[in-house]
Amino acid sequence: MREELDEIRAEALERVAAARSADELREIRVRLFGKKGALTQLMKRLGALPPAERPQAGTLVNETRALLEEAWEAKNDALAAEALTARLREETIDVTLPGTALPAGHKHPLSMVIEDIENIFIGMGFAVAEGPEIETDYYNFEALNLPADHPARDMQDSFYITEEFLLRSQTSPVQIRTMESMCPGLPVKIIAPGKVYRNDDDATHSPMFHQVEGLLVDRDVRMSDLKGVLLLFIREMFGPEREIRMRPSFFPFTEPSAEIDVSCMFCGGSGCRLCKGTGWIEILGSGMVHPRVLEMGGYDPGAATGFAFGVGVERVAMLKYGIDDMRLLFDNDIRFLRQF
Ligand code: 2U9
Repeated sequence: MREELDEIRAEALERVAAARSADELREIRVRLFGKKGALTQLMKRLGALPPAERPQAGTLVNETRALLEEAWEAKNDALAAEALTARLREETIDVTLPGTALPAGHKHPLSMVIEDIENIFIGMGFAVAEGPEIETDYYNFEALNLPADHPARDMQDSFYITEEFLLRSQTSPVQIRTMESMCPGLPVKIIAPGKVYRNDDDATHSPMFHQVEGLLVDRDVRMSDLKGVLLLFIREMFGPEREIRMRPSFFPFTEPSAEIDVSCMFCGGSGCRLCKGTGWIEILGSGMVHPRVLEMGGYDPGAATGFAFGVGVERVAMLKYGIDDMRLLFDNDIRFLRQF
């Protein structure tokens, strides 16, 4: 039995050492330790030995079994490590390869115009203020001196959410809120850009559009200050050769009020289809802040005066880029947007 054991061991060690794959190794295991394996068969025959020889033979078989198990495990680990190294080598990612390039987009023309307007007024010392798009009836109308029977307050013209709340129809509530939080501090010198909502929908009106409104409250603010600031704005926006003119108008929140026209940027003022032959294009509303509105913002109309103005961003974008239908700005058609 001893020679037999030596032979099994020698052959097994040789085959384990020569094994090149996990499959090969598994087969060796079955042939040694499996039900019909060489060692298993040998162990079965231990019982047939004379009792005196059994213990020694048993120890010998067990030692051989342990030795072969160990050799097998060592080889199994070595093959696994080899396989892992090979796999890591094969699956290496070259991080120096260039990635898939995504086409770079750019800002929406409305965002570009809003930023242009902001930068022009920041250059004149104005701060940018923002506020909620859902407003109370008080901030949107009452504090701006819009009487209860004003058409803008009609359910048909503004988007009410409840009796008290509505989508703001102008950004003016931002100015009221700013005056409230700053008073009696001077100057209040802000622009309020943002979305506003009105029940209008055609080629030149959208139910959601953008405004920039401005407010300057200080001691001795005059209409000439308003005119100077807006002339500078118009020339920065539409070119240094632009002129403006003021026409009397009416807004509940300003007194006196004036519409501002700009000399036509398409014909230079000689008259064309765009300015309907007049040479002028209406661009801004403006005026001196109504004393009641100053009071509502917490200021004494005897101590401070102010001017205010409002401009539609879509209208500025259409004039600046020659767009003839406002809805193009909201369609998100890439062929349109690519042109800016
Ligand atoms: C306060 C006081 C006064 C803001 C003003 C206008 C004139 C105006 C329109 C321009 C085109 C709205 O987008 S549009 O349709 N705006 O004509 N807005 S004065 O006056 C204010 C605002 C806030 C506290």
